[in-house]
Amino acid sequence: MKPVFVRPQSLTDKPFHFCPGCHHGVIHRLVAEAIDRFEVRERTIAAASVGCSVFLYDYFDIDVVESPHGRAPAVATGIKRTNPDKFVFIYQGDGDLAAIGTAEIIHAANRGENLTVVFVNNTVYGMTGGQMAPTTLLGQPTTTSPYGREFGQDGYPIKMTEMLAQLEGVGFAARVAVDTPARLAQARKAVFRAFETQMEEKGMGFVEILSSCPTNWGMKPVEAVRRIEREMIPYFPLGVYKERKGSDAL
Ligand SMILES: Cc1ncc(C[n+]2csc(CCOP(=O)(O)OP(=O)(O)O)c2C)c(N)n1
Ligand code: SF4
Repeated sequence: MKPVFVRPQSLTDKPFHFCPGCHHGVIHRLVAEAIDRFEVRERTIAAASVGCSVFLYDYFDIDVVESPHGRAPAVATGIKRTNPDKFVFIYQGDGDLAAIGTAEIIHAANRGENLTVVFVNNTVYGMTGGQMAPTTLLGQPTTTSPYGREFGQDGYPIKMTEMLAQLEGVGFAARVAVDTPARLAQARKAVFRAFETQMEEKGMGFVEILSSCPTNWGMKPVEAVRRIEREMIPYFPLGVYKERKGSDAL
C-alpha cells in the first residue's frame, strides 16, 4: 500500500508539547518538509529563539544553536558567514522578532544576510503568559492590555513583512496563514520559496505565518482558528510582498 501521509525525515519521533490547537506544530512540519524536499538536512543549522518554539532542537533532526533573546538573526549571521555552505534558518515568534529583537532582524535584513526566516505571528507573547506584542491587534485584550490595545497608549500593530520588504537586502517576503488546507498549501509554497532564495543567494527569505495561540487568546482551538480569518487577515493581508527573480542579483 502506498503511504499518503508520512512524518518528514527531518523531524524526530518526539511528540510536540504545544497546547491543543497551537499552530507551531503545523509550521514545524512545513519547515521539515522543506528541509526534506531540498535534501539539506545534513547541512542545515537553525538558530532557535526564546518563546514556545525554543524546543525546536528536540523536534528537528538537525543541528540547532540556541540564541539569546531576540538575537537569532545575529547568531545566524555568524553561522552563515563562517559556514557559507550550510543552510541556515531562524524561527522566531512575534515577541522575540518584532519586540525583543527588532533591531537584529532589521539590520540582518538590511545587510542582505543570506538566511531563511520563519516568523510566527500569533499576536501575543505565548510562552510567558500572553502579554501584548507589537503585533497585538487594536482592541485585543492581553494580560498587559486588559481593556484592549489602544492606539493612543500602545501604537498600531506592526506589519513586519511590509516593513522588511522595503529593504534591498530582502530577496523574498511573504505573509501566509495555516488556518485552512488551501492556505496551508500556499504557506508550504512560501516556505519552499524562502529556502530557494537562500540557495540562489538572493538575500534574506522572510515568511510571516499567521498562527493561533488558543491558550493565551482564551479560546477553544476551533474558535482560535476562525479568529485568524475574521480578525488577523484583514489587518495582516496575505500575499507575496517581494520576490527577487532570475538574474536579479543583490
Ligand atoms: C530579554 C528578555 N526579554 C523577555 C524575556 C521573557 N521571554 C521569554 S519567552 C518570551 C515570549 C516570546 O513570545 P513570542 O516570541 O511571541 O513567541 P511564542 O511564545 O508566542 O511562540 C519572553 C517575553 C526574557 N526571558 N528575556
Ligand atoms: S502558549 Fe500559545 S504559542 Fe505557546 S504552545 Fe500554547 S498555544 Fe502555542
